[in-house]
Amino acid sequence: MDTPEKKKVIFSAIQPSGTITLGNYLGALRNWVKLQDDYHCIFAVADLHAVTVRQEPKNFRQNILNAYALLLACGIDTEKSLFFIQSHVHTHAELAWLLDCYTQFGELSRMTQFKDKSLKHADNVNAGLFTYPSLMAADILLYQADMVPVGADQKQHLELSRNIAERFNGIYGNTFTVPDPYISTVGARVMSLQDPSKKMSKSDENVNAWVAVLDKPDTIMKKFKRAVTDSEAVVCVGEGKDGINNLIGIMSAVTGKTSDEITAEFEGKGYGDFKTAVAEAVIEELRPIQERFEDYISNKDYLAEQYRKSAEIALKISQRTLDKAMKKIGFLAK
Ligand code: ATP
Ligand code: LTN
Repeated sequence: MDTPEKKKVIFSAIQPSGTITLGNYLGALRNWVKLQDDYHCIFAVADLHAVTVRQEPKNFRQNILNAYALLLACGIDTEKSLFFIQSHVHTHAELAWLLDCYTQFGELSRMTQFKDKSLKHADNVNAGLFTYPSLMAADILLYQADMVPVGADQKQHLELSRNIAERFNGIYGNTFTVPDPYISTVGARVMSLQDPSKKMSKSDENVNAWVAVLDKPDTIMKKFKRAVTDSEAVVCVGEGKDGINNLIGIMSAVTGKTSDEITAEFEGKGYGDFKTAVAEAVIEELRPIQERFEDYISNKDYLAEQYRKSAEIALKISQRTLDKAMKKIGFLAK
């Protein structure tokens, strides 16, 4: 008898370090939702990672819960996937410590995110910011994940996770699955509305640079109307037209139209009309998510039930891997 093919395991996480943006949605979350039918998906709100940058306690608590509710509203389904809050599963911090001892100072020093964030938060270059990648490796390796969907910015960290896993396996024999990056074919890279040479980032201090998934329709309209463009006033993809290229990319991601179709549709029209149309399309895409978010966030008991249920299962799975790794290292069993 044929055994049914075992579904591959996918792990990914998002930091609750601010308001989730249109970039996070189009570049990551929307794709996670689609993966749930074909893979055994495990998703987390990476709150332990977020404290590498100082968080204001009240905002932080709210951001964690908002991130959880928003991901459910985007379509993460706890009937199909595990979806928990990282700090609720204690094995993450425990394996991270062990992996710290198998990660070299030199390797961590080469991480571009560490270099960027050290410059940005020069008054708080803490040890957690430095060892951030070994916590990320722990997240992934605990579930023996086969694949990790990440954007370009996280590729270097994933490469390091692979190196840590291979090093550990090399010393102690096969312990961890070595994870591959999952490259999505449809993931859009959304750029800042104020400086389209930079990616749209939720930690950008200029609020006009990003659109939050939960921004009100008139705020979304205002932000798109203010978007930086060029002086050519022709809606088409081109060199030196980063702002318009970005808006066309967003329009295409949201409506499913190709850039040629969009160019044809806006022939002879100015940037003002185009910006309004992009904003309207984004508002329509986000409207049902915002409505579902309002339902979830007003039902704290339901949210708690969901994240507790997933955390309990995640603990069982991850404890097995942690025990295995500790036994191999030589820790005395309890
Ligand atoms: P921060 O500003 O706090 O570094 P961020 O907005 O860059 O955060 P992350 O939490 O680092 O977002 O990323 C979550 C996921 O969203 C990752 O998979 C990342 O690749 C993806 N992502 C982030 N920004 C964009 C973007 N502008 N376009 C497409 N995908 C993005
Ligand atoms: N560092 C990631 C978030 C993250 C993650 C992970 C992604 C934490 N742990 C494990 C993939 C796998 C970020 O900032 N996007």
